[in-house]
Amino acid sequence: MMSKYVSGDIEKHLERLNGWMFEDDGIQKTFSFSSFIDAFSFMSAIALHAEKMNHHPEWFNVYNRVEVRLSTHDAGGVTERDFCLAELMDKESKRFLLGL
Ligand code: H2B
Repeated sequence: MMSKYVSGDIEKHLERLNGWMFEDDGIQKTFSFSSFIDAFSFMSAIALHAEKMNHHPEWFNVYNRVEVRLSTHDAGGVTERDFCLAELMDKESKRFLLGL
């Protein structure tokens, strides 16, 4: 089992990401897209990665907005698995923001 990062590690690893915050033993971000279809396409793309990684986001979607929280249940906090998935989400979201 992966051990959770402590607060110094979390601050350092947050620098790898764009706009994520540490809160309630998880990392959180709200993504905004230009449409519901873009938001949903983003979620579909991430779902395929998440399933492969066996690491799944907690998320909430309204129209063009997707609120995401990542944590590792077994570890009771944030691990490298959360940062990997967060990086993937940042990368994938850019495709939509650039309209690619
Ligand atoms: N997703 C996330 N975000 N955290 C986990 O700890 C986790 C998961 N654990 N997806 C997996 C599935 C676990 O529930 C199964 C039993 O391996």
